[in-house]
Amino acid sequence: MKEQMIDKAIQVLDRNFQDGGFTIPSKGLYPFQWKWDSGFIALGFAHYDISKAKKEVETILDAQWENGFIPHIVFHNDSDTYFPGPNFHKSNLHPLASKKYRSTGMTQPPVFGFILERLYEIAKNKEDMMNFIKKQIDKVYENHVYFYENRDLNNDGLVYIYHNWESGTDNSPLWDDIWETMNPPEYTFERRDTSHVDASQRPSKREYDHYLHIIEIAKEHNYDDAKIAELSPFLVLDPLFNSVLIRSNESLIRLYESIGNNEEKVDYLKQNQLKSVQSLNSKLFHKDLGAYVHFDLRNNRQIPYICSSSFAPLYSSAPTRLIAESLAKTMLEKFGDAGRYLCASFDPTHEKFNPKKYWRGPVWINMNWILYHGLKRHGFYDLASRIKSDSLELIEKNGFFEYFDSRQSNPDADSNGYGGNNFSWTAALLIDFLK
Ligand code: 9WN
Repeated sequence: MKEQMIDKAIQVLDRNFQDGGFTIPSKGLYPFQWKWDSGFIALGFAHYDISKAKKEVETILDAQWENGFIPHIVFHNDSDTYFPGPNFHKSNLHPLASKKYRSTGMTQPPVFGFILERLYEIAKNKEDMMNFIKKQIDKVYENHVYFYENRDLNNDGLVYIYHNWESGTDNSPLWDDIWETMNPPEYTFERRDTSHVDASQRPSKREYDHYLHIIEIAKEHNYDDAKIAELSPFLVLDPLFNSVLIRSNESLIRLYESIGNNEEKVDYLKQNQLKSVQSLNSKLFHKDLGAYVHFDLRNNRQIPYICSSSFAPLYSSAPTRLIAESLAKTMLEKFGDAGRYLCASFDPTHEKFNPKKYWRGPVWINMNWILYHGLKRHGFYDLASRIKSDSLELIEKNGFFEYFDSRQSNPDADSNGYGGNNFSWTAALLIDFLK
């Protein structure tokens, strides 16, 4: 069974790999290269085709802007199956944008520090992989510098996101209260996602109006960071984004130390790391909820909901023993009912939970991968092994879907698999789980 699943996953990845040296997340639905997808995808390739793994990372990092920014989508090719495309985003408005590639003017979680380190662990030829890392690592470092120098508004080591698409958890109920503070125009546009996927499993038209409006504001100011920080109606500290940054810092520090002669960079990362960890715990850990929460900087208030991102700091060194125990307890009590697969993307005990709708409840395999490694790191072996076996069972029973219903007996559908099929990171991370 294991070998069969790996073979199928390899087929998914190989079919999604494109001539330009990058992999689409899912045919039709997502026809370009996405930043954090690309990192997870590289891990899958690394187990059977190291040159594709390297190519994937090299290609996304090649789209870096002169200020260190790495965009969330790189439009290598034209495609009319996705909206909004390059003509909407217009990354060239920013004076330091890549001259080589069209892209968006927003980013996604900074996964590449830990991706480089994991590639090194997987690679059989360590010397060859270290040479590759030496060529790429400064780009990842510059990306972290970009975050700390441009997005750390309070100089406390926590960086903001200015769009829900930057979080990776697009239509989470987390953002509902922010949408209440906005009143965007009713844009006229043609959605493409709902021609690939059942509209009831995707964000609503009104949600899209908000998404587009934030981008229009950023575009009016040529994607200038300072202006965005001043004017964007969406400005959030996200525990997932920040703990991924912290975890990637850790990897960069270890890699630079083993490369040698990079003391300044190591010092810079260590200083910021310390601040990030302290602030993550003091500002984003919510004691009563027993979980990390998001903070709405624009409206100066906590967003007191628990979602899968609330547990992501486990993947980093940030949680103290007490915090880690509290996270594991909350996960088990609220998300871990018998009869439910781990880990729903939103609190299943909350009235806003929706088991079928995108980031409002379904299980996502990339989040499960992060949580699996996080739980293991902090010594919660049973919970870690449950999250891994739940992930594998969901894929084996339903296929390589984008997201899955967490209810083991699902009264509403024959399959627990929703969204795009033959989804790249689902395939890639299954391989990484099984190898
Ligand atoms: C917008 C590609 C991406 C993922 C995100 C996921 C979804 C895009 C969309 O697909 O977002 O970036 O159009 O819905 O939410 O995490 O990277 O797989």
